[in-house]
Amino acid sequence: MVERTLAIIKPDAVKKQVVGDVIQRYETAGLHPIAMKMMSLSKPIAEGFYAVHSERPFFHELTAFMSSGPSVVIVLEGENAIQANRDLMGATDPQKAEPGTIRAVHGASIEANAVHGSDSPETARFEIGYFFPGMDLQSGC
Ligand code: IDP
Ligand code: MG
Repeated sequence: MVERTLAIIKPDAVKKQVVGDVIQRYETAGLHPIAMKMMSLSKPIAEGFYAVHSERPFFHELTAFMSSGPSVVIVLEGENAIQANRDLMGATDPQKAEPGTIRAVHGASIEANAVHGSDSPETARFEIGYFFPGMDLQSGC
């Protein structure tokens, strides 16, 4: 099934200048960017995005990190895009991520782990609407 998912190239990966490499990996995996913008998330925007984690002990640190510099926010479209992108990203902790995954290659720590990817159709719908509200996104496939 063709799906859409939200990806974020996080501030650590933008600082490392690996935006091009990460986008290349999406495209090689058949995940087509259909909307994309570079933006610096404010702390409140990062808090709203990660609201599901608001009770977690790392919430303040995480949202401070996510608002520490520019990110690239991308809607990816492709076959089973949500799971395909999770597989491409690897585990949350780069040290536990499969070799060759984006987080294994570019992630620095469990927090500064290079990329975000939606984890379900419900979160994908919420996250795409959060960053691209009211947009009638055209298919790139
Ligand atoms: P995910 O990004 O693999 O879906 P989540 O559990 O949804 O992982 O956590 C969201 C983000 O919060 C992670 O990508 C990472 O940046 C950060 N994070 C997760 N666990 C920890 C932790 O134990 N300490 C610090 N930051 C964490
Ligand atoms: Mg998650």
